[in-house]
Amino acid sequence: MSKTILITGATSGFGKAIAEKFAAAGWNCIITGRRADRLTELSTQLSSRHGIKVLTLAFDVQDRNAVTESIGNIPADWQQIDVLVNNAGLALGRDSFEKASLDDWDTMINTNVKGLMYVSKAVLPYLINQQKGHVINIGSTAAREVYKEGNAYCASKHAVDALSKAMRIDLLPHHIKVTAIHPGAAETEFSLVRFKGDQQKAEQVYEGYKALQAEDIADIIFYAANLPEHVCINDLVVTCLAQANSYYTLK
Ligand code: NDP
Ligand code: 8X3
Repeated sequence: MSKTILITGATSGFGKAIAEKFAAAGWNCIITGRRADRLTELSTQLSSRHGIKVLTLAFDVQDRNAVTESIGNIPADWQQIDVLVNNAGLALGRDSFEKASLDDWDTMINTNVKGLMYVSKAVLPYLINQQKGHVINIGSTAAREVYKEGNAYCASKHAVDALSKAMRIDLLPHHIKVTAIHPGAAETEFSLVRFKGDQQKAEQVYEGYKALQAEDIADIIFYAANLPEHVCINDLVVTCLAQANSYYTLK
């Protein structure tokens, strides 16, 4: 029987690449994000290329009621979920603590932390009912190191690290694996979002070296999700060859 993966933030970057990777291996995909047009386009592409089933759910992970309703009401034949990837997230701005916008802070915390918690709470009843499943949270090198002008983004990713550890402990009795993947700089729409549409600033982030690509992270997640039943990768920090940590990148 085909397996099913639910991916948040599948309209772009890592999430889209993860959907493509798993679909190519015959997994059915529940893809989510706010941009319904992109979800529809990806759904058509995945099902026609790979002959798998796709369910699209458009919601904002910050909206607790929308998350609970949308995931709580998925059709019965979609309720056996093998893997949840909590990927939806963003950075907004790179400003020193005293200058940063409270609105940006709210959006980052509400999306990266509370959104991940809402989605997990909504999906967990299905995994607990099966007494198996795998939650994969996307953290960041910013979950382990705090860099200049990274304040709230780093804090939100440190929270993802802590929540991953907490979930691994609390979900142990239900035989649910919890993995945190912490990527370094990766060339997606991340910087375009962070710099609020400033293409030049976004491109500068990836100039002079070969950054991680979304497919690199999708490959690693596919590996982590396909290990034997008794094996769980707890967490992984992954950077491109040119990056040693949050502070040192060879350009
Ligand atoms: P992208 O901007 O390419 O993709 C982000 C995805 O998150 C989009 O699909 C977007 O969908 C979704 N998303 C953002 N906000 C919301 C929301 N409120 N509700 C629902 N979905 C939302 O960036 P990446 O693929 O790079 O980012 C994915 C994850 O990886 C994030 O958590 C990011 O913090 C993390 N990360 C990124 C790194 C990088 O350098 N690129 C490195 C380390 C971690 P939509 O806009 O349609 O809602
Ligand atoms: C994204 C990588 O270095 O911008 O999480 O924090 S970084």
